[in-house]
Amino acid sequence: MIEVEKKFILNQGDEKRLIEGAEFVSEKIMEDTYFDTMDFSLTTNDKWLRCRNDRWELKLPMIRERASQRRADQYQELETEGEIRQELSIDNHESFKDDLASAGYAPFCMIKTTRRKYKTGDFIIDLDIMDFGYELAEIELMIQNQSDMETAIQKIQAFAVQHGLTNAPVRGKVIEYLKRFSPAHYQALVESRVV
Ligand code: V4E
Repeated sequence: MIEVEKKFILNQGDEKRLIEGAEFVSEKIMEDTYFDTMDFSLTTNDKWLRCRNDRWELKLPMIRERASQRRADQYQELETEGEIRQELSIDNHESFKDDLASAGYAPFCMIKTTRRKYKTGDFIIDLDIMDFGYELAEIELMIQNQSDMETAIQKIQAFAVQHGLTNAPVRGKVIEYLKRFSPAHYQALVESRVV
């Protein structure tokens, strides 16, 4: 199965309309620390290395769309230290964190998110409330084949419009964090056309 997901900004009243009649699934808290080199070698290539609640993950881009044409997010996710070591060419000497530091990777962003998950029909809705004053909804559909991607994006957009959401480009939580707190890093992403 392939996950197709799209983010939406939540304006006043949106949350109530979106979850009306939906089934509450779960609430969890995620503490994310993102890592990169001093010259932003990962993120300027749209690669995102994070430690979430003590588990490592590396997101790699699958579709390289120009930022202005971004319609949905699709990334390959490496979730084991072994796979991440191989992808980043990091040999096994000490702990993973120490080996990353030796290779020049340092934290650049820490975000605590409260995620409330709901389900309605085939749609999964995540409401993400971030500790730095930012809130997003993510609407997801699961598909069997890559060829179903376009239809899934259209279904998500129609669902969002039906629920009164604004269908506009959205800055993800990390991009918004960098825009607010690390302008030089944000500018590097603009120049490399990741944003
Ligand atoms: C993929 C990505 C980043 C990593 C964080 O991904 P995101 O989906 O925002 O976080 P989250 O917590 O919802 O992950 P999940 O729980 O679904 O695994 S940071 C930026 N991107 C890509 C990106 C981009 N290149 N440009 C813009 C405007 N937004 C996002």
